[in-house]
Amino acid sequence: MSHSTNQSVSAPPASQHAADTRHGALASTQSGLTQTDPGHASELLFTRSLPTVSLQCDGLTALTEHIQAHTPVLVADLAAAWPALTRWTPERLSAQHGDKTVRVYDASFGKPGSGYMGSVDTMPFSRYLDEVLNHGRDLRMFLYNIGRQIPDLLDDIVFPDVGLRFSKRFVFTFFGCKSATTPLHYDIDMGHVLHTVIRGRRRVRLFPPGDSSALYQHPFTVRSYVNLDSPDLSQYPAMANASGWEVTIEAGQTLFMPAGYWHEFHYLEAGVGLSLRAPSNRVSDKLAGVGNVLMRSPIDRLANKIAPERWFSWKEKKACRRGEALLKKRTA
Ligand SMILES: O=C(O)CCC(=O)C(=O)O
Repeated sequence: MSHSTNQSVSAPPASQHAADTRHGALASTQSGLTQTDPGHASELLFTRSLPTVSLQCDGLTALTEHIQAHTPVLVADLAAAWPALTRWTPERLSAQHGDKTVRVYDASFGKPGSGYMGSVDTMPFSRYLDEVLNHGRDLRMFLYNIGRQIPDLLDDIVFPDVGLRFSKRFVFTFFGCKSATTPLHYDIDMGHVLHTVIRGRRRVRLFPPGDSSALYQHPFTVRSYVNLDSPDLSQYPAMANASGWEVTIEAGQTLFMPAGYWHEFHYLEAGVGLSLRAPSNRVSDKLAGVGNVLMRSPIDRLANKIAPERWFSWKEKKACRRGEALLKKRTA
């Protein structure tokens, strides 16, 4: 199998054509935005096709080329030999580690106010697994660091030799019920991520870092609040300039997300994913990561504490101004 599914490694002329067509279609909606079918507008945002590689069939170079070029790719079998794929059942995790106390989050995570970026509760891991994975309660566990919390679980994964320095201290897992969504963001540390789905299927939407203005990034954050399911092009017309990928990841598959790539994860089934992270080799990414962690995020949290609603609407206004500036530049 060479570069399987509907994808190809080099920038495909077909996708360029699709992008041109889409831009035409979206641009033409800008005079009659309210008549645009939001579902259709959503489809038009995702015109790029994501390459898939198989280590077994294509060799390691197929993946390392993408890592060096900072381009996303789906890897069919990077985790094929990971014991986690068979061992991490809710029953087994619960029996072996169920007494751990875990922090849980809900959809209020990004809302301004006292709960901003905070957990809503703590509970035993066994209760979480039962309520969420077995009974569909919408509570999330994300950025759960098994390197720190349950280091035994590291024995169930393999750090691949792909020319990246993976952190063993920051190995994050993500748990959620069917229909849970991790909203659109990029990772604050600006590291490269290899995200493997251990259980359940995910729909992932990805955008390149260059689409930040078109996605109306809130300043001082790594978040965008635009609705990708039904884009409101009358409020956010610059979204017509965003061009992303939409892909379904099956259990056992791994997505390479280069530093600064925007991503939204939607859980098509209840499940667990795991992210290995490594620093980018670009100085600009490292500096941006340090700036995010040490400067922008603390300012954002402080301002949210002082005046949550006013701060949020200031960020929203600023994001809209950047969107307008992008449109002016594109139409000049
Ligand atoms: O699986 C998720 O819910 C989100 C994953 C993610 O954001 C990441 O791996 O950086």
